[in-house]
Amino acid sequence: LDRPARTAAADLTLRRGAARVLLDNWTGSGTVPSRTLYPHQWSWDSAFIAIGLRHLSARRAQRELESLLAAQWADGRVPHIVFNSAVPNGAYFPSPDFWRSSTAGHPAGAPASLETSGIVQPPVHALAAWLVHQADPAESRRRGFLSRVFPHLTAWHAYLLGARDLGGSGLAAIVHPWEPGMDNSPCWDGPLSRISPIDTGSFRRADLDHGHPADRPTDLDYGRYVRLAADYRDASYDDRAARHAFALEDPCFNALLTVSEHALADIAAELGADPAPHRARAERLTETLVARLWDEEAGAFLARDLVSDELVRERSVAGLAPLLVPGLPASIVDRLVGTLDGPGFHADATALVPSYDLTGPAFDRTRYWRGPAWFNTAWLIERGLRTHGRHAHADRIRASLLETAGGSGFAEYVDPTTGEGRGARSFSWTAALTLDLLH
Ligand code: 2M8
Repeated sequence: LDRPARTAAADLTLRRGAARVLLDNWTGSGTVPSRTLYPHQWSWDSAFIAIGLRHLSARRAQRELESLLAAQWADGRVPHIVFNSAVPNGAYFPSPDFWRSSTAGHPAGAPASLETSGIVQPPVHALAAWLVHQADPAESRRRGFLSRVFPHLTAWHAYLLGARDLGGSGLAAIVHPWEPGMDNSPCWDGPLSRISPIDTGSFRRADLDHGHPADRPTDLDYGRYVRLAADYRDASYDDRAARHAFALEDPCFNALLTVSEHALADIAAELGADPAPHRARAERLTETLVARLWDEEAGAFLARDLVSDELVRERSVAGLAPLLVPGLPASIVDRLVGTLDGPGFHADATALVPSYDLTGPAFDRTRYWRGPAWFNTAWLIERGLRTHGRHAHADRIRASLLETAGGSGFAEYVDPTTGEGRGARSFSWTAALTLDLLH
């Protein structure tokens, strides 16, 4: 990791490359994660993309978030995919005819004029909105950006802390492995083993048209993903009526909710509203996160399975992401930093953090969220380290992120044992977060 400092020329080339990816992946109102593998708008991708896009065009970054929030349902949920009607049905699975959002006539109140999925992704949006505002406050005020997005963001958090507080603890629950954004993490293996898969012959996986089977979830995983999504759809996406055979409290999802609640406090103050309720909620979330999900022995936060009411004893990058939370007890910060530096998460080939414990039984260096290192989680950990004053450590992650992003053609993820790119290339959040760290 002792590499020479970057030159201004290398930074310029990297900045141009990253900007090119974002320009190419822009559709006119939002950005696709990848032109090949993910040809629609994804929820947490858009938040990360806006965080980078703000350095190119604050206006475009605002539109990225606005177009996503325009697809919000009446119950407050922000869907994990907003479909582009110009893209053929077979280009991505599951497509709108599977989710049936606009026609279901269900109580959750999906928009009638566009097609979306019915599940959610981690709430990075209020944080993104606040960062986008800060990039150009004059332009943001001129367009009334924050006052327009604020009601959407508060309704979104109210949904998560209301209908989605399935454990009654004050944390939000995920009800599908696609919701935490880390689809096939070994953390879900146990809870998923209870779900009977739908026959894989009954659908066609479009992801395998572009992705290598060794880098993607298995057919068995997909059979279970489709079963869970179909059951939720058939319960009209009604969280009270649905049985939720899969329900967990995920540490990364809830850490992002906490940080976003702090961002809502900042946004409220900027708008002349009272920040105190948001600040108080963020503090309550921090305490609950620690009380429910911190595990001293693991040196990490763990997901809680709400069906068995037990912690899932698998360490993943999701359990390190709460480093982002500003009010975390100092002893926990020290322990998390120790875990990051230990054999489970310190890889020699790259300072990017592996998605799953390098020494864990399910570690797989190429298969998606079962080991590969991702750029969005590296960005979160980098930011978390700075939040707690660990700048030298954050500098190492930053340097590695910049080098690996450019060297891999803005790969979706990398093999943590070699630093080699895997998955899609010209991947939007990789480019966006590169731009953010260059500023
Ligand atoms: C991946 O998830 C989608 C389903 O939402 C897929 O595998 O088709 C995940 O990496 C997720 O975190 C990400 O938001 C999405 C689009 O980049 O792809």
